[in-house]
Amino acid sequence: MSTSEHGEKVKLHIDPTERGWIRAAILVLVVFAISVTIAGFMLGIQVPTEEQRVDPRTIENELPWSDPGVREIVAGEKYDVYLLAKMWFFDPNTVPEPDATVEIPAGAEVTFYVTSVDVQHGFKIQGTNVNFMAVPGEVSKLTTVFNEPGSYDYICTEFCGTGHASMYGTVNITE
Ligand SMILES: [Cu+2]
Repeated sequence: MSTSEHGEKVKLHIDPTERGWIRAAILVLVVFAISVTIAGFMLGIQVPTEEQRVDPRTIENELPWSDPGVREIVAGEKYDVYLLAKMWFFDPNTVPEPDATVEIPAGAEVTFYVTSVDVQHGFKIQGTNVNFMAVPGEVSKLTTVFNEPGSYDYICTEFCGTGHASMYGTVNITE
């Protein structure tokens, strides 16, 4: 109900077709809100955060990026992995690196810090929630838990040039 210029109450007329579309639009918003809530709070899907800004021209000379790879934070529980995306490989392309003294056991919480030294790359680990862009100048960060032991492949998901198809690597999770 609303009031006309003469002061009497009139019923707001909405065309039935328009009313239908308004309902549909509201329904879509409600479905989106529910989906986002489920994804964020029940499935644990996180939006990758911009952890830090860096200079892609000098990053390879500065720790921890001058020595990328696994860092054990709490043995058996918490690990950090620093990864550089370059044309056209990941450094390192095996996690833990073949010469690393640490292993990552199933059930441990692993946080990935990934950045690019050149163009825009992507970083996706098959079978996990890790899937984000690796952008020069900023560090992308995401935490995941590998519940099953085994090999998890990661790939570049942004077409980054002729060697794009060779941008892959493996995370090895032990018992
Ligand atoms: Cu790439």
